[in-house]
Order: sequence, then C-alpha cells, then structure tokens
Amino acid sequence: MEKKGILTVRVMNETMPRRAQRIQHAPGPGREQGIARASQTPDAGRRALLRGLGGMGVLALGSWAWWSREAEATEAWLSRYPWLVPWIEQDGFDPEWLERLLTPLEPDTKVLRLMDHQAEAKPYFKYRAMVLNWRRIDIGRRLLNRHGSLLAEVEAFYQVPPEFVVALWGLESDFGNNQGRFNVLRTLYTLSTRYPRRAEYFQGELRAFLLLCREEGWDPRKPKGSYAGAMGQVQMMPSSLRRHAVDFNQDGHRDVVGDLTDSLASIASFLFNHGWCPEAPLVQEIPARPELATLVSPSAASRRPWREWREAGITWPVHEREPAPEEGLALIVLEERDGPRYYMTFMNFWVITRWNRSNRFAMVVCEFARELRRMEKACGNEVSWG
Ligand SMILES: [Ca+2]
Repeated sequence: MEKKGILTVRVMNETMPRRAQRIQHAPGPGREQGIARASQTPDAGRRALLRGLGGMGVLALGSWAWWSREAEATEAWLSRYPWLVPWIEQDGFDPEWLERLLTPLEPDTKVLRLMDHQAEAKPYFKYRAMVLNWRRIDIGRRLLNRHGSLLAEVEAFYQVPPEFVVALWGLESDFGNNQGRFNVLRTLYTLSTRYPRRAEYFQGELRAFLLLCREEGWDPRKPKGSYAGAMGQVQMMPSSLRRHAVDFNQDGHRDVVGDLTDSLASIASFLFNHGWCPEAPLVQEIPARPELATLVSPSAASRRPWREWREAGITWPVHEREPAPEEGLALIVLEERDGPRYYMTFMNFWVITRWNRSNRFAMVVCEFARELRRMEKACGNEVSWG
C-alpha cells in the first residue's frame, strides 16, 4: 500500500469541512483535554512562527525540527496500523488526532470473551428461550397498541408491518431499555486490533463510527453500545446506522438513542432498503424427512426457484398456498428439542438475515411478529395492517 507522508495529509485536513474540523478538535474530558491542548498549542504556535518570522531562518529551522520529530513519531505509529491510512487520505481524518484518540485505549478483554460466546450459536430452542418469553411478548403487544399511530405512519412510508418493527425493537434493545454499556470506541478498537478473525470488518465499523460521530457532531469517546459496537434502540452497527438510520421526526438528527420516532422508522428503513416485500410470506415449515438434511441451503441467500425444489421431491403442505414455480426459496433447518425442523424461506426472511446473519435470529423475529399479530387478532383489536 502506498503510504503518503504526514505533511501531505496535513494539507488535506485543512480543506475539511468546518463541521468536521470542529468535531475532530472537540474538547474531551480530563486527560484528553490536556493532550489536545498540549498538541494543538505548539502546532498552532509553530505555524504562526513560520508565517510570521519568514526569513529568520534559525528559529524557523528549529521549529521545523520539532515539527518533523512529532510527525515522524506519528508516522511510526501509523506504520503499525496501515489500515488507518485510507481514513486519512480518503476521509480527511487528521493522523495526530487519530493517534491521540486511539493510543490511550486499553483493549477490553470482556468484549473478546463475549464475542466467542454469542447466544445465536446455541441450538434454536435454547436460543429462543433466552430471547423470547411471555413477558417480552406482552410488553411488545402493549407497545404495539400504544404507538399504533406512529407505527402506522412508518408502515405507510416504508411498507413494513408494525409487528416486525416492534419485534426487532424488542429483541435488539428490550424496547429501548437495554442499549448496551460498552464504550463503542474502545469496543471497536479492541475488535479491530485483537480479534483477527473479523478484524477487517470491525476496522470498517470503527471507521464508520468515526464518520458518524463527525456527521452527527458526537464526541467519539462518549457513545455506549453492545459488546460488538451496536448502538441505540435499534442496536445497528455504525455502518448500518450511516446507511439506514433516518430523521423521521425531521429535527435535524438521526437519533436512534433517545428518539422513539427515529428509532422505529430506522428499523423499517433498514428492511425497506434491503428489499422488503409488503404482504409477502417469510417462511413455511415443511414436513421433516431424513433426506431433507442433504438438501439444506448454504444460507437464506441461496434461494432457488420453487420448481427446482419440487423436482427434488419437496412437497408443499396441502392447506397452504403453493409458491409460483419461479419464486425463490431457500431450505433451512433449525433445532428443536425433539429434533430438526425444516423450513422453506422466502425473500423477506433473507431481508431479516441482512440485519443479523443468523437464521435463528431471523426465525425468532418471525415467531415474535407472528405472536404479536395473533394476540392482536385474539383481542379483537386487529388494526388496518392486519
Ligand atoms: Ca430526528
């Protein structure tokens, strides 16, 4: 990778938008403030010195020596993290600012431990018992009613039914009550530098996080999130937030931490942007047979036309509407206590796996949404989206 000098980068940084510069140099608490002052003041002083003294070569040369020593130190630091170079060259982040921000961070070993013990890795029946219980379903049902008009507004805009929005809201943050207590900056830095299996992914998320902070005017040291760096009531990763979070109440901020309107609309926006089909099915259980084990799709993304599945010997339940021959379907298997269950999954199921790659997660979303809808009907309170 071609590495350009610090001086080149410094010039680029001076052309950054005013807002970005303000955030880059936003004062932080305690020691950070001291660091910021210590490095900014001499830097500003050096520039003034160089501008003002002009031909007084001795002093100017001394200052250049000091500057170049500091720049060399930053270059040496950067050489250990070559993945930061595009952030500087393409996004205009100041290398010294990055160094000041990242070098004080201690890796969080708890984050690394939790990453290797994710709930989605458990068999489906155990995972479902952990994340979906009657308390959560009952709260979801009440919130579905309480925020009915907002959810109807969101559905009118994004074509995503309220029960799916509420199900994701409940599963991700317990309806906004559990947004995570990990420092997002430290978490993403830890995973970028100490989690080789997915370091590249988390480096991308750390970059997206810093860009998001710049765009929204946040101090990057402040936001809290999950042990993977997911944030807000929606628990989206920073790159998803940048792409899919929306300012639905039009107050100038995409606020998925404190604002319910933006949060619920952002969930629907995510599904809509990934191709959610209104009124379309998600999943159909098919009778389990031993030979199905060899036909299971590699993932919900590997959809094949229904006619091919039919030719392979799969039969559709007689009382359910059979898909059109060209409808794309994937066959998945999930573990219940008494054995495997097989499901044909549709496009909308795949859309949910864009949120979380786990088939188990997507199936829990489907079960939660289906239960919310069933309870609405049972209460004789079916709303217009039913
Ligand atoms: Ca807003």
